[in-house]
Amino acid sequence: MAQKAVCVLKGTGEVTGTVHFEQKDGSDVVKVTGEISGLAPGLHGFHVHAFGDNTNGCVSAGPHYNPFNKNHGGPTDEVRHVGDLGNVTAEDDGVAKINIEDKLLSLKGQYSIIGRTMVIHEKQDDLGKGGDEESLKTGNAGARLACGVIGIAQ
Ligand SMILES: [Cu+2]
Ligand SMILES: [Zn+2]
Repeated sequence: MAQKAVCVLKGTGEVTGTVHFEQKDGSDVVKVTGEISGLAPGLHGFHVHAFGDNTNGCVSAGPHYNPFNKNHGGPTDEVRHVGDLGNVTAEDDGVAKINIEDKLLSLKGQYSIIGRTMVIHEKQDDLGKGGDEESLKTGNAGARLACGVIGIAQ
């Protein structure tokens, strides 16, 4: 058995996508797979944000999901937000294929990401290494191109 979740990303522009999440019973790894299209080629920040609220578009999703009050970082860093998944890479056709395994994300329990929002950004996430204050909060990833609330999948 496994817990599964899904997220459909939409924004005000061309960017759309679908992201699937799966966590096997007894495992602390969440597999994140899927595809986002309509992107400029290159790297784009990809995070779980705190709130499942899209009332004012992707802005209402709030900051990165950070239940342990840490600084922003990259997915392999010790110091990171739970929601920090780093970057996804769009190829020349504008499509980013997502294939991530993450040990900090969870689909179960107190720190479950279900009901929160996945966001794809305009710019590259500097993973907290940008040397300014904003880097330690957002990774300077810029505007929110598309987002969607993470829901329970069958
Ligand atoms: Cu973000
Ligand atoms: Zn972050």
